[in-house]
Amino acid sequence: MATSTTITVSGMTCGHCVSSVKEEIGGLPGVTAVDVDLESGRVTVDSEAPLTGEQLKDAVDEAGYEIVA
Ligand code: 9UX
Repeated sequence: MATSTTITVSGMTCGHCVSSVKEEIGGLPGVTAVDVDLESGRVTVDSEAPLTGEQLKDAVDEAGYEIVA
């Protein structure tokens, strides 16, 4: 089922940070869109099926940032 999930990521300070997060999360299975608001750190992920918290955490870790909410 198509799902939209919003998380908050700390530590992103520039457009390259945003690109890294988008790339890692975008590589998760079934992800169709990743929208990042740099100012707030809010990241909205649209996917064909629900993602687990662990998948998101690992992807954000991989990019070098942290999920705070
Ligand atoms: Mo955005 Mo630069 O990190 O280290 S501030 S890539």
